[in-house]
Amino acid sequence: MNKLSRRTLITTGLAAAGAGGLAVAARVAQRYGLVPPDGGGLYGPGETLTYATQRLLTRHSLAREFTPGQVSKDPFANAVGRLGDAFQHLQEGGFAGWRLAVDGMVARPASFSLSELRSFPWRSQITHLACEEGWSYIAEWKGVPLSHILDVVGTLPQARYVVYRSMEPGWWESIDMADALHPQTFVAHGMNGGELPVAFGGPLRLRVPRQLGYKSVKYITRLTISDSLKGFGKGLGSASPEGGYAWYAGI
Ligand SMILES: Nc1nc2c(c(=O)[nH]1)N[C@H]1C(S)=C(S)[C@@H](COP(=O)(O)O)O[C@H]1N2
Ligand SMILES: [Mo]
Repeated sequence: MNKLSRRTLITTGLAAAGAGGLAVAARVAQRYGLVPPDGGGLYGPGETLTYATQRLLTRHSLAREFTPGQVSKDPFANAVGRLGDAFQHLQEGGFAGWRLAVDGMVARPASFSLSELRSFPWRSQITHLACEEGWSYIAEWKGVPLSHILDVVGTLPQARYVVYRSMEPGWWESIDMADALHPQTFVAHGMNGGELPVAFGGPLRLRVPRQLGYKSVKYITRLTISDSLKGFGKGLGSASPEGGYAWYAGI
C-alpha cells in the first residue's frame, strides 16, 4: 500500500472511530504511535484525536507567511515574570555569556554561544503569533532552523521529541520530531530587522509557528532530545498540560 492510501485509511479509521467514541479513536491512534504525552486522563481521548488527526493530515504543511507590509506596527509582548539575577547579569554583559546547551539522544552534545548561533545559516519568516487568550500579532523572525542545530549535534534515530527549557522558572515545552524538523521551526535570535528584544524572548526563543504562542518559549537555554517524555516534569510533555492546556497546540 502506498503512503497516501495508508494515510487515508488511518485518517478514515480515526474519523469513524471518533464518531463511534473518542475511546475507540484513541485505540486506533495507539496502534499507529500517535498518542500525545497528555493522552491519559479526562481529556486524554480528545487530545489524542486532535493530535493524531492533525499529524496525519498536515504533517508537512506550512504556516501562512505574510508580506513585510503586514507586519504588526505595535506587537503585544506578553508580560514576563521576574527573570532573576542570573538573567540580569547576562543582560548587562550584552548576552555574550548566553549559551544554548543541546544534550540527550545526540551523537555530539554541545553548548553554543549566541555568536556561534548567529554565525549559523539563518532564515527569516513573517508569521503570526497567536496567544490562546485571544490576542495576536505578525512579526518577522530571524533564526536558525532547529533542524540545522539537530544536524550539527547529530540526532540519534530513536529520537522522538525535543524538550526545551527557559531561563524563566516554570517555562518548558516539548515538540515531536515532525515539528522539530519542520522548516518553519526556528531558534530565533532576531525580530523585525533587529536583535530579538528581551520583551519578546531575547536573546533566544523558540518559534513554532504551527502551534499556539505558548509553545514559542522565550529565553531558551537548553534543548534535550529524547525518545520519551516520561522523565520530564510530571511526564505530560510540558508545563502546559500540568496547568490545564493541551501539549499539542496545533493551529
Ligand atoms: N519564558 C516564557 N516564554 C513564553 C511566555 C512566558 O511568559 N515566558 N509566554 C508564552 C505565551 S502564553 C505566549 S502567547 C507567547 C507570547 O509571545 P510574545 O511575548 O512575543 O507576545 O510567549 C510564550 N512564551
Ligand atoms: Mo499565550
